[in-house]
Amino acid sequence: MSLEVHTGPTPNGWKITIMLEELKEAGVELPEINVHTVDLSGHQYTEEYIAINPNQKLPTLVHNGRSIIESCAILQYLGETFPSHLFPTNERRWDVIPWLYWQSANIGPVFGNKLSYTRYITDATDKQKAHPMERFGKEALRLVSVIDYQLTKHAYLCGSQYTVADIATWCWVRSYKWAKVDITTKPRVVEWVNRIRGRPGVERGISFGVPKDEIDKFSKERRRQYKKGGDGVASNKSLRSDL
Ligand SMILES: N[C@@H](CCC(=O)N[C@@H](CS)C(=O)NCC(=O)O)C(=O)O
Repeated sequence: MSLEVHTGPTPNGWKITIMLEELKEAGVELPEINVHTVDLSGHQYTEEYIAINPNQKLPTLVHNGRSIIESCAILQYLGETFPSHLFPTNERRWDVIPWLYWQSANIGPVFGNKLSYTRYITDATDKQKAHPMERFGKEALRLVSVIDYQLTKHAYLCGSQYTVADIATWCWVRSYKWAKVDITTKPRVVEWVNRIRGRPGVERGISFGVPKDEIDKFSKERRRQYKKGGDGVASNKSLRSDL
């Protein structure tokens, strides 16, 4: 059965396009892949999308009649369904799974909030933003120091192998400049970011939805579009609690 991937050019979305490219790099034979772009200006709220993802966020994977939500659960699903070094299936999976949860419970929400307050939210004053900015900014730096600690022990986040935990975490940390989280005091983390960026599967995965010359540095026009789109998503006005 084909893999139906509902995603978009965002950190959580790129996790999946990177994973699929890394599986190909690992020599895994994949079924047909159909990628459907979720337009975050409203498609996430349509009945059609809510039927596969009641949480109204991207990404979603539909495979063998099952719909899987949450980017890290999708990474685990792909890792278990198509075995490779990216997700150990023996006891060693317990080195990886906690870090996948760690990303989704910490890095994603904290970097996401820091980014929103730094770049997107326009329906709050600077005074209102000051406390969350400080809180998420400090917490983001604390999380970066956790990554640094891990990298003192081994080359990747949870061991000597590059895994889904690196993919998930990297997708947020790579945009540290855009989120204004200064990781440069941690050279090991900067080196890890650059090393993973150099992987061919990562290059192809993050190319999804982005012009070739804007993969690492958005043009002014793209920044403007992201800011506008991000404001719509981050605004309290867009929250729905009427399912
Ligand atoms: N915990 C979720 C978070 C998903 C998420 O927040 N996705 C963002 C894009 S990176 C989204 O769809 N935002 C749209 C919205 O909030 O309306 C996951 O890891 O899949």
